[in-house]
Amino acid sequence: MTLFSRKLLDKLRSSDSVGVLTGAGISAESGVPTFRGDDGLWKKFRPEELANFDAFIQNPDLVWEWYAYRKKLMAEIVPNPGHSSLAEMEKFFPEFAVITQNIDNLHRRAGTRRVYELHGNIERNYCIGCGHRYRNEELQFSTTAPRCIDCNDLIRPDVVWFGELLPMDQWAKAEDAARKADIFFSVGTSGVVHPAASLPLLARDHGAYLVEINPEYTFLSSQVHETILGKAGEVLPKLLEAIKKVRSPFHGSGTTANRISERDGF
Ligand code: BJW
Ligand code: ZN
Repeated sequence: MTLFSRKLLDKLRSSDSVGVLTGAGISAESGVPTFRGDDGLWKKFRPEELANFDAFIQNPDLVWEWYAYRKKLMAEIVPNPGHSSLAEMEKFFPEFAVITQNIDNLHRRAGTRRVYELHGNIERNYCIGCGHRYRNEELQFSTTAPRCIDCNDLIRPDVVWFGELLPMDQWAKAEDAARKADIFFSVGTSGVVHPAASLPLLARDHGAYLVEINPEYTFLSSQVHETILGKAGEVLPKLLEAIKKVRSPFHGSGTTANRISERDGF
C-alpha cells in the first residue's frame, strides 16, 4: 500500500518543474523548535517582543540574547532525512526550487543548490547604520548587542521581522518558481505568515498540483489537492523512493551553470 495517490505518481512522472515551500516543521526533526503549536518557540517568547525592528531598537540586548541562543543551536544541528531527500530529488527534475521560510541554512548544508530564502539567514548579520555585513564568526557574542566597527551603530541578524519587506530578489525568484511549477509541495509550515503563505495558492492558480506534507492539518489544507499527513523526515524519503521508480536523474545542459551561479549569490 503506497502513501501516494495515483494522481501524484502520474504528476511526478510527467512534470518538468517542481517547487517546494518549506517551514519550521522540516527542521523540527533536526532539533529546531517550530514557532507555533504546543512545543513552539512562541509559547516561551512573545514574538512582538523579539521579531520586529521596534523591539530591537527598544531592547537590543534582549533580542540579541534570543538570536545568540538560536545561532548556537542552529550551528550545532545537522540536516535530517527530509532536507537530504529534497537535495537528492533536485537531480531528477529539469527545474527544482526549494523556497524556504527557515533561516537555519539546513537546505544548503544538505546539498540543495537552488534555495530561495524568504526570511533571511541566521549565519549573516549587518549594521543598521552603514550596512556593513558580518558573518557570525566575526562577532563576539556577549550579553550586549554587538556594534559596528565602522560606525558604532547596532548590528542585527539578517532575518526578516514582522512588518519588513522580504528580500526582493528571493521573492521574485520564489514567485517565478511557483508560477512555473507543475507540482508544488508545502512542507512543514502552518501557512499563516504572509506573503510566503500565498505561494502555494499562486502555484495552484497557475496550474500546479498542490500537495501539503504536515503531521497536522493547516490553514492551507482546504486549498490543496492532497494533504499527506506525516513528518517531513519520514514522508520525503518515501517520496524520493517513489520518484526514483518513475524517473531517471536529469542531465540537462545549462542547469549546472544556473545552479552554480545561484549558489555563488549566497
Ligand atoms: C511538521 C513537523 C515535522 C511540526 N514535519 N511538519 C497578508 C495577510 C495577513 C497578514 C499579512 C499579510 N501580509 C503581511 C502581513 C503581516 C505579516 C503576517 O503575515 N502576519 C501574520 C502572522 C498574520 N507579515 C509580515 O510582516 C511579512 N512582511 C511583509 O509582508 O512585508 C510587507 C509589509 C510591510 C509593512 C507592512 C505590511 C506589510 C514578514 C514576515 C516575517 C516573518 N518572520 C518570521 C521570523 C524570522 C526570523 C526568525 O526566525 O527569528 O519568520 S515569523 C516566523 O513565522 C518565521 C517563520 O519563517 C514564519 C513561518 O512559520 P512556519 O515556518 O510556518 O512555522 P510554524 O511554527 O508556524 O509551523 C510549523 C508547522 O510545522 C506546523 O504546521 C506543524 O504542524 C508542522 N510540523 N513538525 C513536518 N516533523
Ligand atoms: Zn556600521
